[in-house]
Amino acid sequence: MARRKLLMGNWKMYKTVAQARAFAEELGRQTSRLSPAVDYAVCPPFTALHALRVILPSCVKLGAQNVHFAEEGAYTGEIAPGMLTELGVQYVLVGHSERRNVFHEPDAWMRQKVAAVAAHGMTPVLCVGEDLAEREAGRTLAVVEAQTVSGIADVRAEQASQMVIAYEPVWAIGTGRTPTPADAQEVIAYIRQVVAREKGEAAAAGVRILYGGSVKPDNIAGFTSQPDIDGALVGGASLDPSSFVAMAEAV
Ligand code: G2H
Repeated sequence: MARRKLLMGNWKMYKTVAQARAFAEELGRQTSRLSPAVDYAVCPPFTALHALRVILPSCVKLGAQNVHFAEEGAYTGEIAPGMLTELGVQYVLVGHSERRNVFHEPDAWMRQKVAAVAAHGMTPVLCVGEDLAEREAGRTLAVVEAQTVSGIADVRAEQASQMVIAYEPVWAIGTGRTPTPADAQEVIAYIRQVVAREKGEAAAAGVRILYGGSVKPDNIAGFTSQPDIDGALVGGASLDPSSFVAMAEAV
């Protein structure tokens, strides 16, 4: 079965509840421009999840930007998977480079987060990608391979087939610089090969792999028209409803 395209906005630490509501209301006025053949989601700050659950158009699903893998516990500042399902969250970002590099989350956590999200019936979105030094040293494929192998280690093949992986080169995030679509395709095809080797061909055929990093309305189609690129994870350009809709029409 063909993989459905997915456009996902990652709002990072932007938008108050009032601003999130305004986004949802404007998107609600433009839903006729959203194709039923494409999946859509936004990942707001935790504080806006409840408000968006109530007013976001039903064709746009909710995502969270992070999660802890424990069921509950003395983990100040953390959010458990069950707290997200209670709010209607469907997707959860795991291992975004800002979590890895700014907050120094260890690689070893990613597999536990991916497994916990999947066990709770949500879709993990495992983020992988090389930094500039690694790219210049010719280590891109080795880095994404290691992050992918580690990130999916604790999920079963059928869970892997349902998950999402986002290839986000660190040097492209928020910089306006991007790889060429052909370069992104090459890396993403390689990630799919790694999933096939680790979890089997059915998992590799099912897993959706997105490109992320400085995606905008005028460059998204170049990426999503590639055979292995199943959509985009978008930061800055997803904050404005008109820009989100423009990308929805181009994805
Ligand atoms: C990469 C991306 C969203 P931006 O972090 O995940 O952000 O599109 O702003 O580069």
